[in-house]
Amino acid sequence: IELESDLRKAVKRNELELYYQPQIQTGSYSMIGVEALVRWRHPNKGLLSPGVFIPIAEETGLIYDIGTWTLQEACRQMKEWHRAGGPLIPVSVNLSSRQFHQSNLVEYIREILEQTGLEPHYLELEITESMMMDAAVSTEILRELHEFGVKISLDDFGTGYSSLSYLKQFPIHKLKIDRSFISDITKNASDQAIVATIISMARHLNMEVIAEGIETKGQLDFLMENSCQEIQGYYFSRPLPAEEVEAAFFAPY
Ligand code: G
Ligand code: G
Ligand code: MN
Ligand code: NA
Repeated sequence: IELESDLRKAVKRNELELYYQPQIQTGSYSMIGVEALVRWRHPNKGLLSPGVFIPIAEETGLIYDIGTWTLQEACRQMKEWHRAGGPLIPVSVNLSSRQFHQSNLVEYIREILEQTGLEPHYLELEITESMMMDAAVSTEILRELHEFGVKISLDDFGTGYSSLSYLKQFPIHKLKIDRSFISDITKNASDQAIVATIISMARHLNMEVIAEGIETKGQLDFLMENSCQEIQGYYFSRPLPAEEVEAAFFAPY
């Protein structure tokens, strides 16, 4: 309850921050994108992770304001980096279920892109399988976003309730293999089979695929041997404050 009333003030008081986790191409080790992850710098509890406050934000409806702030800030920051001569890479933003089902979502994303000047193909929206499964709404939303040029990734892929037939009906750009399949991948034959199959399926469906939660060289090796070209995880980088991502972009070499 206390956290809830604090959260009501957090946006106005400028207490939210975005961290960015680099996404890496396995062959070249270059950065091919960043995922924006919101943090809350609470006045006396310190830096809180979204796992703590996003569920509260969803329950109370505060997610609309927080989600708007997050999208605006991610697009603004990415455009600023592009203007400053940084790499022309996209930013991924997580959408929560209520945001995704908000009636004016497409219009409102269009406005944010116009305001910030970020080209639509540099914005990637991460949704989960269960969000996509509410077919009545999502078919139309996903089509419109796709036509507009915004990309859609399926987050936590493999853990939700989806039917594979959805993958051919919807304009999904990328599958993000959930980190629960990665943690034991050097030892667990089932995880190996599942991950190799997802990679191969994505390729045959002309989708991109990225593996999340890579923490070790062994996990990276498995993924490279199985032709997974994009990865994200602590092995390369934790989510970083904007200044540190910027330092990596513009580091002298
Ligand atoms: O950073 P951390 O591992 O604590 O993130 C926990 C969860 O919070 C992840 O599932 C992530 O998708 C979600 N999350 C992070 N940033 C955002 C955001 O801006 N909006 C929404 N809806 N979820 C987010
Ligand atoms: O659900 P989603 O994929 O959006 O969750 C992203 C979260 O996963 C980020 O907030 C990030 O902190 C966390 N994360 C990213 N890389 C790793 C990793 O290598 N290991 C673990 N345990 N968590 C990670
Ligand atoms: Mn995500
Ligand atoms: Na995930």
